Amino acid sequence: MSKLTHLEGLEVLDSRGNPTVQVTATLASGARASARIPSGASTGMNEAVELRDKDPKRFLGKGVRKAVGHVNKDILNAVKGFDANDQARLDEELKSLDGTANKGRIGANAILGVSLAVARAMANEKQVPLYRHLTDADSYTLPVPMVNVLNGGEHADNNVDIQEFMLVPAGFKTFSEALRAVTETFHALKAILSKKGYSTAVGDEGGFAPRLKSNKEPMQLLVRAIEKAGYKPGKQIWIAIDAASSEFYEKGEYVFSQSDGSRKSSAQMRKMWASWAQSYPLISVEDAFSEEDHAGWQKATPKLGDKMQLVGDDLFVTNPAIFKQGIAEGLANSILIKLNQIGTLTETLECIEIAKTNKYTYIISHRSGETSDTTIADLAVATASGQIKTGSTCRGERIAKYNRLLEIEAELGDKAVYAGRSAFKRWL
Ligand code: 2PG
Ligand code: MG
Repeated sequence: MSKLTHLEGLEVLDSRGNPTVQVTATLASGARASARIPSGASTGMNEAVELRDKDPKRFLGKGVRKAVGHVNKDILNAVKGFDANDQARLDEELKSLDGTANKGRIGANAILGVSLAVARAMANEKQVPLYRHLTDADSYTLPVPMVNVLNGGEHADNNVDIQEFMLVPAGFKTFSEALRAVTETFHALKAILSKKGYSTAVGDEGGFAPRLKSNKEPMQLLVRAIEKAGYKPGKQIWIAIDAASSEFYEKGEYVFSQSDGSRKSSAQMRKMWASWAQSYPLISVEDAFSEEDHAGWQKATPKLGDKMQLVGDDLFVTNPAIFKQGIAEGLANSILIKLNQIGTLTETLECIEIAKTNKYTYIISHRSGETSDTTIADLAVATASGQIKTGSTCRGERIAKYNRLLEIEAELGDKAVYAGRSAFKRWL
């Protein structure tokens, strides 16, 4: 048995300059490891609670000293001596120690910090990489990155309502070739924006955040950038969107207030996505409808679902019960997986199993507030997700994940296959 002997929480900073939780776990063998927790800006209503101090004198109320205190006291007392190799039992104990449905008492940030730090420490004890600790497989899949090169919505101060426009390099043989192609496209996009006199300052996830003429202009710009970089749109690189539309859903309508103030019904939104998919190589739309608009999702899934991946993020919040309910209602055909939406590694893996059983694709994802923690890169490989969403090829906290995947690719050599088009086989 690999005994957990110590936990140490620390208040550190994330990529937006907000405090977040770091946890270091130590095992009896002396093995130790840390995890740092990300934080969202466009959060779903039913996400697990990120505990913040609400003390206006520190970090505008965003301090996490309470969560850190819980790690150092209550959690340590409850799980000291636990077997670090029994992740399910540890996570169950963390859940019941909290005792609420949304982890609001101890904080999902404190709980996930412990859950991940222990998994990482256990990998160190076994002297294997994290992805290897999480699976017994002996062949691996490297994910197609969804690279967010143009930011809007809650992640930028511009006039674009749609939150993310991403490049999807599915038409390459290896991860590193695919990453090079989107990185070159990112630079081509910068040149195009500069030439037009647009700003090339970046948003929270490292994508450009210019003021544009319309919500559709990014689609044209991305296609042009792909071509300028020397690649083929719709053959090598596709486009994915995260509309994050719960953020602009008001009283049953989608209100484009950052751009032209226009309003769309659910049916009009559906038509818009269908027409964009006709005009552009659009392969995936996340939160195409609001988390509150189940009727909209229900109608759109059969109509759009054979043309594009329809990803539920705010809709499912990586919550096994909510996800199962959504599947029963016929909503979406894919789920975005974010560890901190649910708060333990075990429940996250449970969601992935549900996705597999029900033939939903699953995408491992970062948050808009990140750190240099690279857990999600290993998780994507361990779970053979085939897709990872971790921002632009710009900003250190995003690059950390890509560099980790490059390391894994190099380490695995022939044992790893790039998912490529097969990740989207239903739609390509
Ligand atoms: C999303 C994420 C990550 P946030 O909506 O998918 O891109 O943003 O972390 O702000 O919820
Ligand atoms: Mg999202």
